[in-house]
Amino acid sequence: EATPGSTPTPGPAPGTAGGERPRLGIGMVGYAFMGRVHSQAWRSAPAFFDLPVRPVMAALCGRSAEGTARAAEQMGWAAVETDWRELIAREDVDVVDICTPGDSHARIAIAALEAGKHVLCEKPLANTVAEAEAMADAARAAAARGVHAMVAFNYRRVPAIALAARWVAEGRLGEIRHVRAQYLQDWIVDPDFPLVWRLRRELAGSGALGDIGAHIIDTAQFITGQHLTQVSALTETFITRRPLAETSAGLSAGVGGAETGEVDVDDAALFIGRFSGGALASFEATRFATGRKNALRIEINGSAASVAFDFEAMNELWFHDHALPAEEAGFRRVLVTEPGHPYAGAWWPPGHGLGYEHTFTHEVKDFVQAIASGAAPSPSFDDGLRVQRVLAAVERSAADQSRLTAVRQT
Ligand code: SOE
Repeated sequence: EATPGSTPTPGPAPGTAGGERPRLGIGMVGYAFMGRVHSQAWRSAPAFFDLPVRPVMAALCGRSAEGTARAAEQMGWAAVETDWRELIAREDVDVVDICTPGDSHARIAIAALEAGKHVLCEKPLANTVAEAEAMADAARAAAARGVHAMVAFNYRRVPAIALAARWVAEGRLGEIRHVRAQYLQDWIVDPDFPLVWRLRRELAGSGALGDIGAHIIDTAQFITGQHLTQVSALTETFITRRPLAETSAGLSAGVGGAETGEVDVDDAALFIGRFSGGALASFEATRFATGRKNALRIEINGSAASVAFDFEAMNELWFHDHALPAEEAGFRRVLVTEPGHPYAGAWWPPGHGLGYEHTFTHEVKDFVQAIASGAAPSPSFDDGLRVQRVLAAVERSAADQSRLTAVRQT
């Protein structure tokens, strides 16, 4: 059995004649939307990437024994636990993958790291800066013992986004002047949509801000290689009471009861900001953009070129080269499916395209490679903490509306 942090020892490969690659036991907590997509990633990563170790889906953990057993059977997990402490203690688990709501991230991640297990944790890293700090401290201490932690900002692993980051790092955009980022969804426009966990501060920490705003903050910081130093924000809760949810999974909800509860998180968050390299930025995260389903959009304007991306057309990156004569210049579409593009070569022939789930496969693959090589995985818990600090600053700014200037019409 592999000792976490050390090089795992080879184990038998069920169903294969091999067993030549060391085994890496995965234990996952949570099996709703994120659990399902992570399961798919653990299954597909070794099939499409030549990994130095062999991830084994050892055990799935959830509170309901029946529900967890059904999910484990459906998604390919070998065993079931109903207490995450038991999952962490299992000898056949080397990696703990946390797919639960934010209120339990800190507890599970810190315990797992202290037990010498590598941790992959869903975003946002935590519900508060204090929790995120404790997690980042635990991750730094664990790293000194060869135990790794990564926060699951999956959109970094969209080939087009990774390509944009590569071009910025190569200097092709010149000096970055503007970052324009939006994350637009519309799944809670209906006032009868129930109060699912993503709409409850106690469980989710915040609303659209932490759930999807965190993604565009991380994506913008990742592509530019810079961080936000200042923000000024507006948030709004358009629908302040909703039917209490009886069940919820993913973005679909079960039946809402007649009883209602207060929505104590933001429905939408808008903010402007300044980046460490001097760029001015605007961010918009909303669940009320009717017609927009999962539009993570980002445009970056540099002195030499610009890039633009929309997740709803995730295989495309738009590029404007400002050095071209004005008569020829303009945004052109790059189809990011060539073997030379990040991640794309592992999949289908050019033009055959990838989807949402591939970003998680790439994430898992990068994490496994980091664990096997001993390199620090990215984004680290420190990166997650940096995003958490931006979220907190946005909330502080939105709570202090004294600096909002009234428009004088007369
Ligand atoms: C729900 O808003 C959600 O599933 C987010 O939680 C995910 O992080 C994002 O990828 C899609 O939308």
